[in-house]
Amino acid sequence: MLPPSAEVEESFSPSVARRCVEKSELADIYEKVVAGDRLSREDGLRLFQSNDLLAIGFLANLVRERFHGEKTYWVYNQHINYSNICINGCRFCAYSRQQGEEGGFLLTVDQVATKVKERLHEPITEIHVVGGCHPDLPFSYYLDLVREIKKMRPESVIKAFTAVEVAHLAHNERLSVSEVLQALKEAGVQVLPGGGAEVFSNRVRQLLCPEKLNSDGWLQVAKEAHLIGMRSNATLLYGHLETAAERVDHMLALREAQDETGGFITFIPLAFQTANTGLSGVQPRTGFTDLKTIAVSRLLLDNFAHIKAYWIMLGAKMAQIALHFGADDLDGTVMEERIGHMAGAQSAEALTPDELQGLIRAAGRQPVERDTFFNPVAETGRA
Ligand code: V47
Ligand code: SF4
Repeated sequence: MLPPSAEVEESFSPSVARRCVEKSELADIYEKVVAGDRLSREDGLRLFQSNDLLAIGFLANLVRERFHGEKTYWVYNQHINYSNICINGCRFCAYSRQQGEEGGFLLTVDQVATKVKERLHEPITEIHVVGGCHPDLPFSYYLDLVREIKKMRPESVIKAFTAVEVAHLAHNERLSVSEVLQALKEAGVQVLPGGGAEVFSNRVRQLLCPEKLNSDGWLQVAKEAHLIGMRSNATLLYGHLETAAERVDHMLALREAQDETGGFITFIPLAFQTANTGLSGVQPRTGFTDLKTIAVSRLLLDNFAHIKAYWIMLGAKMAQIALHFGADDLDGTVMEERIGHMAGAQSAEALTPDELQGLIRAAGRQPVERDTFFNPVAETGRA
């Protein structure tokens, strides 16, 4: 027999969830979360080891709601991939090609300008630009690209070039990282996207991307960007060969860097897509891994204001659920996405503002359109 509806409601209410967590194996972590104490490496490991997913979600949601209440952010953005030609050949990447290989592309500055021009009628507030580590594209190309976008979209924020691309440019041009950053800033880049961090573990990097900028180098570029007033995001690529301990250590390295500079805007756990990569045989991620990774990042990264559930990699439905497991942001409309989709992402390539807001409302949250810095965008009539 079904229980009476009042009992059903009681069995799902937050107060019942709290009582369950208080009695669970995570009770001491609950005490710390309530007190606002910083969680330790050991706490992070225990959270990943636990399969009490609802307790983990409850804890992460406490922090998420302490930061943001019901507010859930989205951005009207446009992604532009200027090239997929890359010298690094990371094993997890289905997007890149060696120079001369079939499927490689490089857009001219004019072709990028056309992509921006085609959508000038839309109220886009962020242009996200990334490519690969091209062997010989001159620095002037990057600067012209940014200046051209800025000319056409002076009011939008340009979030462009990962720490890996920046270090690669510095190396190719025999410039210092800070000279490259300063020139990009003067051309119009305000924020570096969070890509290229992958997993900071040397073991994993050796297996998956030995050619790529190492973890110290990645952190150093981010910190130097912060030092000159740029902001940046940070990612973790999870769901391949990394261990839970390596995920925790990655998050703690970011927490330490954020303590130093305060320049990171948001943390983005990127769910690994396996197709067409050198890792097609790895066990596919589970829903538990997705939700635990979001939740543990919310709990460990107490100095990051935002945790992004990037719907392109997670799928819109999992991203929506993540809004109750620590995430407060869905990223944006995107429109054209290659990195995840060339690796088999099943999500759409675009969501309209109405669709994004519908997902947020259906999760019982309050949609807020934001810019790259999470300033609310003035009421546009879309909300
Ligand atoms: O650095 C590569 C990752 C990143 C795969 O800053 C893969 O707001 C999943 O960083 N499966 C680029 N991920 C994307 C990125 C990003 C995306 C959206 C927003 C922001 C932001 C940053 O994509 C790469 C790499 O870590 N990646 N291959 C793959 N098969
Ligand atoms: Fe190149 Fe980035 Fe792909 Fe690695 S992940 S191969 S650096 S485009």
